[in-house]
Amino acid sequence: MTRPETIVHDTPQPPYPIKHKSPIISGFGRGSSELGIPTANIPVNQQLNDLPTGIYYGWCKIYPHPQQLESTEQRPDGQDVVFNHGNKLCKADLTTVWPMVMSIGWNPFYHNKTKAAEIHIIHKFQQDFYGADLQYVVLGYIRPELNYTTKEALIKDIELDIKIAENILKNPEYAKFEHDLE
Ligand code: ADP
Ligand code: RBF
Ligand code: MG
Repeated sequence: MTRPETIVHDTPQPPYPIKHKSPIISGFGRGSSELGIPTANIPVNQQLNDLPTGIYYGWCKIYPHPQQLESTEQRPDGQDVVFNHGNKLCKADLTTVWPMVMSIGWNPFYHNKTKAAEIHIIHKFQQDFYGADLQYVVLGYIRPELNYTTKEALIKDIELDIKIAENILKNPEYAKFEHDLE
């Protein structure tokens, strides 16, 4: 399938806005290492599961857990994942409401066996924040999940998703939802 054009409405249409707060869990670790595009994985709750699989955009905010001690989890491939619960982030990282793109689905390029929901925050952080809570508001749909013949083609499409999301979120009718997370 070729990439369909994104339909943009003047304001978010039902079922959006969809707002939740979830803990950041670990995935396969491919986002940063293979694509250079880290994604904070979150549980697929009922409302996300009811959406068509595909790529979405919205806003999000990170909430640390200052009381929680650091712990380590092992991925199936033996790689260690340190859960610092967001306690290493600086104040600005935690007070800013960030633009995001979200992928919900099976990652056809990687043939995943379970459905994942992953949020790429459009900002470069200095460290990971596994185990922090992520509050997010989904405002619209960009495109379906696609398969690709090369990793580079997938990266190029994600970069286009990011540009589209940034553009839509500048519209005051979408920008105002930023304040829903403050
Ligand atoms: P995983 O498969 O475990 O989700 P990733 O390679 O996708 O691994 O990396 C995700 C982790 O990277 C997130 O859980 C988060 O702690 C961290 N991270 C750093 N920068 C970002 C960002 N801009 N957006 C989302 N997560 C980020
Ligand atoms: N994976 C796919 O297999 N096909 C896609 O079309 C696709 N689009 C994505 C778009 C965005 C904005 C993001 C953040 C991820 C996308 N992914 C897609 C998921 C990607 O394969 C996944 O993030 C990595 O495998 C790391 O988990
Ligand atoms: Mg991820």
